[in-house]
Amino acid sequence: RPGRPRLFVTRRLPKKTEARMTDLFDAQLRDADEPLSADEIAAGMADADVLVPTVTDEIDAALIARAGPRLKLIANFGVGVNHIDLKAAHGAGIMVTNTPGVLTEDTADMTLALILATMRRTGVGERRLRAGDWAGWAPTSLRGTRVGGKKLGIIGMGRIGGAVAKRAQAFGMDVLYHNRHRMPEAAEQALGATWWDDLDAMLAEVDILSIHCPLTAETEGLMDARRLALLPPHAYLINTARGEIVEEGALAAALAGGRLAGAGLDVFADEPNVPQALLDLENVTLLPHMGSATFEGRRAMGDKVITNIRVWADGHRPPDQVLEGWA
Ligand code: 8YV
Repeated sequence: RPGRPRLFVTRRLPKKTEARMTDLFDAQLRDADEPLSADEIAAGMADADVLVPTVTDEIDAALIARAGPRLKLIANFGVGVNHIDLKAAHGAGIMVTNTPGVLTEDTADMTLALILATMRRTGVGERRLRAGDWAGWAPTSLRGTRVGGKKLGIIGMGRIGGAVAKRAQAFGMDVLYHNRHRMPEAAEQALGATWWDDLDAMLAEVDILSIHCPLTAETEGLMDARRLALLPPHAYLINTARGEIVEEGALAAALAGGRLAGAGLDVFADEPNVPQALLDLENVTLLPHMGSATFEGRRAMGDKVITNIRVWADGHRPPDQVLEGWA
């Protein structure tokens, strides 16, 4: 392992992160910030020890096969690693790390923002006001749905799911959750959360469904047309995880057909392309993948990337090594 590793960083990162990277490593940073092509990433990786990618880079097996002989670490800027072929990386002797923990609270905040915005129709109200279409207060206008007392179903009760449950509890919601593993009883009690082994059965019970599992081969298309149809027509779907977990076409059709009340989405299957069928709907809140976008969070993500590289370069196991089957 090199004392002063050579880094190839695919995107512009917060100024402080870039300054620290320049200080500590032989860091090759970007001048511009548009995503790179596979060829450009391959060229950057040719003489690098460490690749620092983000969610906008598709680090698939074909690209990993083009890595230079020095490349031994992919230190991802972000917690989700669905865009990295872990098996191919490990097969090539390349370790992968991510940035868990530091974006939990911000992503949970954004989840609540989406729940509140969608159910209380803040987007509709603001669009009307800005369009000069507000004639004044009226007793019956812009009514939404109360969040207190509603049942929130959470798919994926990890760090972010738990942080959402805590907030939901403060808003007076009941929390149901589906996870491969049940939490210890004390943790369930602290969050007031009820475990549902059977996802399909849980879906029929919820008023709001929020997705917090990683995108894996098992969760891709998890919320397909069949499962969406199990949700009650008055239910809302919230997604701050990954777009591919929900079948977007089926979701848009359910919303347009009145078979779902609304949706709040921060992620999409083919970012930055948002299906027109969703853009056409009033009962949907659409955000451009900004769940972890706080100054504090992004700086902490940068610090975590740096810590992982430093510990690895010192010959130790980095704190956030990602193994296959991690999710
Ligand atoms: C980031 C995220 O914006 O960490 C993740 O998995 O989705 C977001 O926090 C982005 O993915 C960083 O690569």
